[in-house]
Amino acid sequence: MKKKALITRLIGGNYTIVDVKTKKELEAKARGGLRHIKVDPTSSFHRTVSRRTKKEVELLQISPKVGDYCYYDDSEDVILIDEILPRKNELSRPDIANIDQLLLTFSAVEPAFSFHLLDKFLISSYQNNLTPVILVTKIDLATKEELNNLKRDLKYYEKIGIEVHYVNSLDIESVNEERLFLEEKVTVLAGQTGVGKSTFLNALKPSLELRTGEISKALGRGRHTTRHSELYKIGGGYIADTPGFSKLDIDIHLFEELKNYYPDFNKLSSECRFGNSCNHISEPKCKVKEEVESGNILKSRYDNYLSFIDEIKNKKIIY
Ligand SMILES: Nc1nc2c(ncn2[C@@H]2O[C@H](COP(=O)(O)OP(=O)(O)OP(=O)(O)O)[C@@H](O)[C@H]2O)c(=O)[nH]1
Ligand SMILES: [Mg+2]
Ligand SMILES: [Zn+2]
Repeated sequence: MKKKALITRLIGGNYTIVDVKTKKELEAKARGGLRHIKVDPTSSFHRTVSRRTKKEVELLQISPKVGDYCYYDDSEDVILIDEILPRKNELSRPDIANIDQLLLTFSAVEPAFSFHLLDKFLISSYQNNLTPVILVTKIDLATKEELNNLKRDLKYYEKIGIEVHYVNSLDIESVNEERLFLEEKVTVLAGQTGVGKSTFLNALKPSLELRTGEISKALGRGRHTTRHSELYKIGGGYIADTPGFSKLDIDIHLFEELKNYYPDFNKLSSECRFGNSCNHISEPKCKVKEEVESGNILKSRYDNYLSFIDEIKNKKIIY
């Protein structure tokens, strides 16, 4: 009988898997044949290679990654991962599959909250078919006014259906009050270095003892200690830390595509004069621009949209 497991850790070719029925943790290796798996064009694996030829698709190399559900064989000494189940989504940095939510982590201050980075993260979330959730840390370090202003602007994101959570990770109780949204889900933390991702995880699960706070001013960047991908069990769910990064490229080559990753703009386009072909830039009778002017769309979100349009256009000139 086939046994099913979730891959929770990968270090140098060694996998840790958790049997979905017995919940037992096991060490496993990937069976060699997995490297040249025959891909069914209807499977989710097909998506990433859609531009390749048919032959290449059939010989696609697939390695199991953290977050994959797999079938394994434990009839011999070494447990072998036999088959990977189709992925609903995946990221390559960090290398994790089947993510339920991407936890976009920002500190209220130190470093200052960046709406520019938030809007960029949201594009990336929607492009990768991930559900974004916003986590604001270090609320204890912000003044009342700073926090109120932040909450006022983030209300816009709540209005368009994105959950927002506020924590002081140095106060475990404040974190525990906010942990419910992690239940029964696979969550991946993302955010700039120093915003407090590892500290938040340590507050959720002190036994993790993840390294934190080692931001070297001399080097100008944090020491990235998270080198492997791992899912940590948090209640009924799993969560993965990632090393911080400050640069995120928009993987879009035609500026006309950008609007597709703005669900809040998209749903208004039927009211734009040019309908779905409106890019909400300088077209006449654009509902999005009207909503920005009347304050129903957050001004910074629209300004960031225009700056991303420029970013995409400028890249094109370089090619
Ligand atoms: N006052 C306060 N300090 C915090 C909070 N969260 C994190 N910190 C501090 O912020 C610093 C950076 O936290 P880390 O958890 O290492 O940040 P990180 O996001 O994991 O950074 P990288 O691993 O480099 O990506 C540490 O000194 C933490 O103690 C918070 O909610 N309140
Ligand atoms: Mg960290
Ligand atoms: Zn428009």
